[in-house]
Amino acid sequence: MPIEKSLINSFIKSTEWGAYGASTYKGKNDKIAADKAAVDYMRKELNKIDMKGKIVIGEGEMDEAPMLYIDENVGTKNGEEFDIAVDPLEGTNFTAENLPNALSVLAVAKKGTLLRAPDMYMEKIAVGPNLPKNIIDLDFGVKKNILLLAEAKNVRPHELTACVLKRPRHNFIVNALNEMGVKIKFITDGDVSGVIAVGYPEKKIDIYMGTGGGPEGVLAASALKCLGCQMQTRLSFQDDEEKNRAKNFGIKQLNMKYFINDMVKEDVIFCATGVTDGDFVQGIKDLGNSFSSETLVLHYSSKVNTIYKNHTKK
Ligand code: VTB
Repeated sequence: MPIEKSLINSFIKSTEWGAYGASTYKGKNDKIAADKAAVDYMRKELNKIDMKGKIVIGEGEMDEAPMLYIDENVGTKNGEEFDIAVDPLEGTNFTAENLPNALSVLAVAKKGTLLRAPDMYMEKIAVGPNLPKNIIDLDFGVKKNILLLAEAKNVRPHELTACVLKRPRHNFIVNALNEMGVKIKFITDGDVSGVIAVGYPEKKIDIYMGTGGGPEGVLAASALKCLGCQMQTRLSFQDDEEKNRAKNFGIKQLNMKYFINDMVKEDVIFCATGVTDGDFVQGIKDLGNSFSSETLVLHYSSKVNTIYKNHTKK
């Protein structure tokens, strides 16, 4: 059963207000305050929506995150049951330093259809639409994935561009890409938009590779599902405590490789509003009594794929 299209506007409002909240701390060097403002505003909007919503990916577990914690109920309690994944401020550093690409993000799906990814690292690999099925695999390694992708696109490896989060843990990826002459677009944070870029040919990102946050992985998978892309992920545990935490989260097979349909089983709505100007959307502009916003909106079943520009009265 698809999610009713008429609900999209309510979810857009949640990320618009989340982004507005964060934007009030743009360039103020206080990422905690920016994150809190995004959470507070987003939560207020979510609670106005006629639904029985449950946060399945949020700011953390109840004792460590006062609001939008995992398993928190949101909405008026009248209406359908939904799983909601939120990242009220993806790019806290970007906001604190007034740098591009901070977003307020959420994904909504019917109850029980989104992967509850614990807040730990996740390996990710993603490519765009219109490619042979299962063309990439985390276990192939960098070089084989690049060769297969180049072959499918009928280009040479040095004509491809890979997006990589700049971290020492990715040196082995960067070295392999350098050896093959693949161009690299480094990002310093924000792998939700890094991954989603593979879905938009004009962004000229052929592949995303690297390890980032698990919650961000499910959010990106929600967008890529709507864009007909391919992605594979696997949780990356740092110690036994994380393995136990994952088991308590209901993850049965710890080394499972997830495809998009394992992470997002059915219909999904994805909204990402710009906090600062970015690759996909412009940031919030405070106009005194109102603010303008831009939101990337995707809905799998109705094929909505648009940038929604809005003016909201404060
Ligand atoms: C990742 C990435 C996020 O933070 O979680 C990253 O998914 C954290 O990685 O988009 P490090 O621990 O190496 O900093 C973001 O970039 C921003 O939340």
